[in-house]
Amino acid sequence: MEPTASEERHPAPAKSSRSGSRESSFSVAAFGMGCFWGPEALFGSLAGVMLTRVGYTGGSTPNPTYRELGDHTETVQLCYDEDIISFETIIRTFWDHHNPYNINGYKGRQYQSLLYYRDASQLAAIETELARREREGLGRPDTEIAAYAEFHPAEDRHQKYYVKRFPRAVGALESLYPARSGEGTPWLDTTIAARLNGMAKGYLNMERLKSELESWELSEAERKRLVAAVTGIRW
Ligand code: MHO
Repeated sequence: MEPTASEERHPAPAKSSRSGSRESSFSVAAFGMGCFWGPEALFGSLAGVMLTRVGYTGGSTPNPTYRELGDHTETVQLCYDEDIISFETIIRTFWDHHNPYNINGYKGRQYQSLLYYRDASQLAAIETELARREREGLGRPDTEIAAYAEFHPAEDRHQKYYVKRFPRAVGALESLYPARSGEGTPWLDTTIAARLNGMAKGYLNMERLKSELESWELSEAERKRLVAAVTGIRW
C-alpha cells in the first residue's frame, strides 16, 4: 500500500485527543541548545514527538541561511502530542541536555540557549520548572524564553543530519516515502525519520522503536510495512 495520505506519513497516535479531533492535541515549541543536529536526534527519539525540524529563530535578519545566520539561533522545532508526552518532560530533557549558562561566549547568538513556547499552559509549565530548578539549587538558566515567533527551516542538508550518515537507512526511508515531483524530500518530515535519526545518534534502539510502533494508529498492513522497512536496515 502506498503511504500517500499525510496521516500515514505522520502517523498519529492511537489515543485520540480530548476534543475528539486528533490534530488538536498537537503542540509546537522550539529549542536552541547549541548545534541543532544533536537536539533534533535527542527529541526525535522520544515517543510522542511527532515531527522535528531544524532551523533558525530568535533574530531579525531576513531569510537566514547557515552561512548568513545574522542574529538568529540554531533551533529544533518540535510538534508533539501532549496526550503522550508532557511539556514538562520536554523542557526537563531540554535543560538536562545542554549547558544553559555561559554559552554565549563562544559563538554568540548562533548557539544561544533558547526556548520558544506557543501558549499559556506551556509558559506555566516553564515557570513551574524554573522554580523547581531554583529550589534544587540549579540556579536560573540564561535561556532566552519567549513567545513563539518566526521559524525559518534550515537547508535540507541539516535536516535529520545523523541518519544521513547511514545510506541504507536513507534508502529505507526513500522507499517508504518516495519523492514526487515538486515535493522535495518527503521522508524528512515523518515521525519514523525522526526516530531513525535518534537511533543513528544512539538515543534509541530498535526494540524500543518496535514496541512504540505497536501504538501508532496505522492499518496493520502499513504497520507491517514500516516494521519490515526499519528492521531490515543494515546500519
Ligand atoms: N559540528 C559543526 C557545527 C555544525 S552545527 C550545524 C562544527 O563543529 O562547527 O552548528
